[in-house]
Amino acid sequence: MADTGTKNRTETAPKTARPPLHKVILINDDFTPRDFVVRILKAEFRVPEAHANGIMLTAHTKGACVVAVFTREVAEEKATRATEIARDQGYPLLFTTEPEE
Ligand code: TYC
Repeated sequence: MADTGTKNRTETAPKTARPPLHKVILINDDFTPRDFVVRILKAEFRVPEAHANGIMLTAHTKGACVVAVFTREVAEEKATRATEIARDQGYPLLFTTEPEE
């Protein structure tokens, strides 16, 4: 029988590497209205109302809050886009990204 090279394999298939995830972080400031922050979280990150309120309040009281995690490219895109929308409205609201440990 033809040698298919499939017998006696001791190596297991390598695990599919998953891309490292990056956090999108909402930064507090003294000027952006709370309801605007909640609206951006809902519109740009598809966060439900109650969760959006919680994220906003955590950033408001602690200085920052993780919004969600994505691949690096998506995290950076979303953070940039949300920050730009706030700028267009005249607010200093800032979203940053950092790699997840
Ligand atoms: N601190 C803002 C205020 O009192 C509200 C706010 C919350 C702004 C969270 C940014 O990431 C933020 N109007």
